[in-house]
This record gives sequence, C-alpha cells and structure tokens, in this order.
Amino acid sequence: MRVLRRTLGTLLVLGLLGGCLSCAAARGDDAGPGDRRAEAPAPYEQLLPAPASVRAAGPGYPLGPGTVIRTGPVGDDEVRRVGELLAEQLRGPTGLPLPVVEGLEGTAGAGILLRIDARAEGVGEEGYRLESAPRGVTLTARTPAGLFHAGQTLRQLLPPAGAGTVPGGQITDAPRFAYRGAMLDIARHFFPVEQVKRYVDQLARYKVNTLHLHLTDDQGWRIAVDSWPRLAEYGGGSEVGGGPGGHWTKDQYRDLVAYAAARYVDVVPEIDMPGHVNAALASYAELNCDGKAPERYTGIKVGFSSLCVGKDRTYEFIDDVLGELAALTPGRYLHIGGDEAHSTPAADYAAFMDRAQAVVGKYGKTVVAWHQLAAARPAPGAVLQYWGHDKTAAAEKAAVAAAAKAGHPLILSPADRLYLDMKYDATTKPGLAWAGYVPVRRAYDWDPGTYLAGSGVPASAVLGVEAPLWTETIATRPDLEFMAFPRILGLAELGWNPAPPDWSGYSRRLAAQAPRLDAESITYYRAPDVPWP
Ligand code: NGO
Repeated sequence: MRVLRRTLGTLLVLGLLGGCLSCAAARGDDAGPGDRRAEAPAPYEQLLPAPASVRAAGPGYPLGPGTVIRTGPVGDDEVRRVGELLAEQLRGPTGLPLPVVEGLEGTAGAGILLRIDARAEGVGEEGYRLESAPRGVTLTARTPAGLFHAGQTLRQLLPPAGAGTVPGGQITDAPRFAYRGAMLDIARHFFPVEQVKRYVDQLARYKVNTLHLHLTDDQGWRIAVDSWPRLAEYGGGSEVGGGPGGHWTKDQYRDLVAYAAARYVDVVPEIDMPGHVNAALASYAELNCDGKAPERYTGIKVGFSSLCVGKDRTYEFIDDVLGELAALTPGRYLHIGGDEAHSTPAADYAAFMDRAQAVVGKYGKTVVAWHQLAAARPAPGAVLQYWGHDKTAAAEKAAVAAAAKAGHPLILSPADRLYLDMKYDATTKPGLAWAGYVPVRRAYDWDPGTYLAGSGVPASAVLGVEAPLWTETIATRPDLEFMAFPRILGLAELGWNPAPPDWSGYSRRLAAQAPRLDAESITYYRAPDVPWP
C-alpha cells in the first residue's frame, strides 16, 4: 500500500514535471520503443539513496567565488544553522568561501537558496525539492530536516573535489520510512565520542536519521549515572579481550546528542535488561540475588547474567538509571533491550519487562525493545526491533506478527541481512558468522515492506530499518568502518527509496560513492560484485 501510494505520488510528480528519470532508472526499467526520455546526466543517476523522482533539464548552476548560501525566512535560527552546516560541508571540497546570508530577497544570480515552504507538495516532513538552473540552486522543504537532506543531495551532485556545476534539473524527494537507523555497540569494545561523531557524519550524509547506542552489556557500562557512580567508574573499566574499556561522561554524551541533532540524527540510548547486565552486577553487590558481586567479564558469551527480578532494589536501580537517561534524551525513544534473557525464567522476564516499560512511560518516553518482548506483554505503543533471520522459528515470527497486528510498530534488523558484524564471506577477518555471511548484495537485496508478510506482518507495521554493529570482534576504527561500509549504504537506500530492489542499478550507484568514501579516508570492503572505479 505504502509503495503504491509512493508510486502514485511519483506518477503525480511525473505528470507535473513531464518525466521521471531516476525512478525508472532505480527500478532498472528499459526505455521502451518510442520512449523519448533523455538520459539523466550522470550525477543524478549516481545519487544514493536514489530520490523518489528526478527530472534532468537544461544547463546547471556553476559554483564560483561569488556563490552565497541564502537562508529564509529571516530570523529562523534553525534554517540558518542548516545553511551554516551546509556551507561548512561544501567549503572543504569546493575551496570556495560560501558566505551564509539571511533573506531571500533580490536573489537573482544568488547562488544556493534554502527556503521553508510549509505547503511544499510531495515532500512530507523530511523530504525536499531541489531545483538547479543557471541562476542558482533552490532547496525547498517544509522543515529544516528536509532542507538538511536536500543539502546532502546537493553535495552528491557536486564532484568529490573542486567547485563544479550542479547539473540542471529538479528533484522531488521524500523517504519511504520514518525510521532509518544504525546501531553501534560501544559496550563490547569502547569507542570514544569523536569516532562516533565521524560515523554520524557518514550516516547523515546518506539520510540515515537514527543512531541507536548500545550503552551497556556484560562486558562494560559506558554511560555515567550520577546516582550509581560505580556503574561507569568500575563497570566501565573492562571490555572484550581485557582492554581498559572506558565510559562517556554526561557532558560527552550531551555533546554527541547535540552533534547528531544538528545533522537530524536522533540518538536512541539502550540500557539492556534484564540480561546482558554483568557489568552492573559486578559494580554493585546489592543488585545480585545472593548479594555477591561477580567478577567483571571480558569474554563473548551471552545469556548468563540477569538482574534480580524479586528484589525491590532492582526497580529503584532501573528507575534511577532510566530517569537519568531520559533527562539526557531529547528524542522520544528509550531502548530497554530485553534480548537473550536466558537466565531469567519466562514469567520473571514478563513481570520484569512490565515494570521496566512502566518506568519508561513514567519518564515520558516510548519503549523500544528487541523482539523477544513480543512473547511477554509489550506496553501500548512499544516498538519491537526484529533481529531474526531466515531460520527463525515460525512460532517466534508469529508472536512478532501478533504484536504487529495489535499495533506495535516494527524496526527490522534481520541478522542475516542487516547485522554489520556478520562477515561478508569466509575471508573477512573481523566479525561473526552465527547468522551466516552477509555479502553486500544480500544486505541490500530484499524488501522491508514484504519481508515478514509471510508470517502475517502488515507492511503498515514497518516503522523502518536499522543496521546494528555489534563489537565483540571489532575494536578499531578501520575494522568498524570495514564492516559498516559499504553495507550501511544499502540500509540507507532501503530506508529511503521506495522502489523495489534493483541490484544492477544500485551497485553502480554504490560504486560511484567510492571517490567520496576515499576522500574521507573511510576503510571499506571492495565487494567483488560491485563495479568499483
Ligand atoms: C545478538 C545478541 C547480541 C550479540 C549479537 C552478535 C542481539 C539482539 N543480541 O543480537 O548480544 O552481540 O547478536 O551478532
């Protein structure tokens, strides 16, 4: 239905603009006999994610020393900030001064215009229109987020280095899914804020709008909690393999959240419970049923730890932790894990999750949990994150489908499609393979809307997609990037573009990103079936 709606929208735009090149290109349609569509200039064909509709036409706008970035309406600080950030992103590669000025008046030959139009059609909350002609480029959106995404498209229309020309044409674009996420596990191995910012930059560049942070696990507790200081001070001092670990202070966390927000990336923090809690149990003896703190843990087993479900102190603990985390979180979601609670009896698990979900609600947030919550009692509105795979038992999928039909939105993270920690193939050095190998094509070549249809999940229940990067075997920036790139671009494409998957078209657009990844010194896997330059 959603696809159909989008297709109708596309046809409408097509009718208005007189032709839709990239939607056909994205689907790999062959131009039929008598088809008079012109070839789109290469930059429009290379866009990733592919826009909903593109029309290439006439000469474009050459950037030059006189180019300014104009923002309006005057006095809208947020639009101004979007303009400043775009200028910053363009100054490096173009070498131009690109001053930012407020006001759209007297704009003939004015350069790059960013304008809010609350009635802009076909762009939704996050989409945009981009028009390029010799006198300038106009970006129009209903929201600053839309303008930000338009700016990222503009970057891709320019060469990776040098000033260049924005080719003539028009784009009308909007995302397929509201939730387009990446997850990073900073618990198994600790990663500093600066490195995560670098990841945020890349995600935002490809219109991924959510960063889920897995902040706690058996091997480490990574976020300062004032009311329970030993969590970070002691529980943060370990990681897989016996390294020093580390944690983020609240100021560092706020800094990351603000950095991401400026790029329209929402941070969803996760405190995993009632399992995956050895770091907390090691930090506070009182959290253990027997009152004895275990050693810190640096291996990679899962499913052996549990909070003490029968103890009142456990609920004071989660109230304190989730309360402090909610206060650090401008977004609407708090993720409470709920996966692999193999050491918590099923009835205890359900009782615990009831109380944990109530705490999230008390702090005004919406629950996200791994899909195991479906087998307990998901609270009204709770979002489930599906991480099953082709071999997941039918009964488990049926429980997820029942929750979806009862109104619980789903985030899809199939482990054998979107887990970025799965090896590409037998030669990949970092990574795991419990869900099988995940080559670049496999990560991209599926449809989230129909993925669980066979189990009874309606397409309308799919809130979006997320690619998790677990770090049991990943400790360095090159390894992290090697596993994420280029598969994370497949996630970006699936989350944004409504067209059915088309590997041949997609792999060509992916290959065209190589010079941009190279320009940022990103380590990426040169998959053999992608026509890299
Ligand atoms: C599972 C497990 C994680 C592992 C990951 C490794 C989920 C939701 N729980 O995914 O603890 O790190 O696999 O691939």
